[in-house]
Amino acid sequence: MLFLLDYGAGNVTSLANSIRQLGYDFRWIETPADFSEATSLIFPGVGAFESAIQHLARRGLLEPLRAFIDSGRPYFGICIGMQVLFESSDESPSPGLGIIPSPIQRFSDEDKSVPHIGWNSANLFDASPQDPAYYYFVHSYCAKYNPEKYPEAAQWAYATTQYGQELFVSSVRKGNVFGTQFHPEKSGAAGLALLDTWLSAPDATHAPVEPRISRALNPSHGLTKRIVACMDVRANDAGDLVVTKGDQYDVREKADPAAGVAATTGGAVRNLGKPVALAARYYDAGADELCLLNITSFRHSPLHDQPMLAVVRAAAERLFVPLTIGGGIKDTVDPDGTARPALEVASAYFRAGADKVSIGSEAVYAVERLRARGGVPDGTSAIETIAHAYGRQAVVVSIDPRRAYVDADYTGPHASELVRGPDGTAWWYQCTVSGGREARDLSAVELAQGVDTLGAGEILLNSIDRDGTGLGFDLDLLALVKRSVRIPVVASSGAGKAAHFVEAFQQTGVEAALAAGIFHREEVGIGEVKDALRAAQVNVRR
Ligand code: 1PR
Repeated sequence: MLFLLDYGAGNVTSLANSIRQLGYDFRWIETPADFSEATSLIFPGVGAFESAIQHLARRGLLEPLRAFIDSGRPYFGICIGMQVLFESSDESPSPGLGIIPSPIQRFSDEDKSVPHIGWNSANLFDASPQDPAYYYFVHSYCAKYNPEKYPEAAQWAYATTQYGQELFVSSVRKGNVFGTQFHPEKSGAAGLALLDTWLSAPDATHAPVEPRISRALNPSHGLTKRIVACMDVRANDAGDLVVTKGDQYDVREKADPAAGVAATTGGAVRNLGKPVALAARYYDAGADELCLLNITSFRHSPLHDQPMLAVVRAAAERLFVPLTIGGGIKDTVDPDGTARPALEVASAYFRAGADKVSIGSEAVYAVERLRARGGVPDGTSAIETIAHAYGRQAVVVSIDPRRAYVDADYTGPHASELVRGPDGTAWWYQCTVSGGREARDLSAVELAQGVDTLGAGEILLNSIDRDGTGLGFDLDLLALVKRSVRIPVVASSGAGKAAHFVEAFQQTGVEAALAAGIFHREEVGIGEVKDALRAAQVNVRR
């Protein structure tokens, strides 16, 4: 019987869904005694090394796990499930299992953004070395490939992957043990095929194998730029959950009697389709990630009846690429008065199948508090509590800035971040909360740097001025924020044609670009965007 080990932090639902989709049965390890019934085991570790080790130790599962691996039965460790095989991690004072004698170390952020998030190449099983498959990685720590220093550990290395100028072990394989740093359950068809290969013959890993190591650092690394399809979700006037789309955040149809939209009502909430059906369409079209934003937060539901949880659950059942969920990730109170801290809200989404949560308004307040404390984190914000439990790669901050125009001779507090237009206008990028309804005295750069300090793993950078306009991304904004942080930045708002993605990647260095309207209205397809990027020599996943 195949068993899965869930240590209670992170999205393990997606792995369970993908195993079911492939037609296999499994049970969960619940007590130490369950290990004796397992004939094979997958440990889909998601999150932070320290919380994984602590959690296993608290539940008395750490030593039985070691005994299981020592027994020679097939073991497949994913991400943290692979990392726990190593001796130690820079991320944690607790030691790992020490089966592979080398450390897990943090990526250097001197030449690149950390965490390493996205689709990167790894050459496993039947893939040809010239045409490796792309898998989804999301981690800040890795086993660096260093056979001179750690010759014994190098014998475990089955595949390596390059990120920037660093070569790391993306798969281990020896005897009964197999492990991947990437997430096959989030790697679309390639990931499902890999899982199927292991599930159909877990014992086959016992066969001696030729490792597929590429020793030379390639001048360019294999990480691809990501294309993200975003769905803004809210209840329409009839109470149904729909994907909507605003123009500069106004999601109501413009009053237009000629088009049948009554002038008196100001128009209904724009309805562009059902969230799960649209998400499925984008998965099939090759989206690298999907993002669902709950733009009204459904304040009247208790957490466990949140309509968005059902949407995430249904999407995660059949869409095997990363899923970000945003909106309402903050301390809340159920209608019966029960307090639900942000960490609990986020946990509910991770259990439903989300891989990342995106925090909007609450991040602005957290950075305002951080600045009032002189820039010293105190561990209490939603960003910190969620990043501590799930790892910083699970926390996205969504920024909703708007241009604040000032006189050309402005010398105020935001003078150092002023952008000047060709027509002599000058502006800075002002943060807003509550979907753009309220402006705060905080710039997008200050917010980005503040959330980097607090432990966010990625920035989703919107622009209220460009949202829904089709005029192209705000390249000044992207470049400004991108050069002020060391974490990945996702460009958002304004995409109107494939060339806009090319200019965003080539001119600002962002790691991903997101669009909504052009995809919903089928004006431009994801395939067309990727073709244009490929033609412009931008590395993308097929
Ligand atoms: O504040 O933590 O509850 O989060 C609320 C979330 O909802 C934030 O991520 C915020 O950006 C989003 N949001 C709130 N109100 C709106 C609105 O439109 N009225 N949507 C809204 C923001 C922006 C993008 C959009 C891109 C691409 N949507 O996600 O999809 O601009 O659009 P385009 O390609 O059509 O130009 P909290």
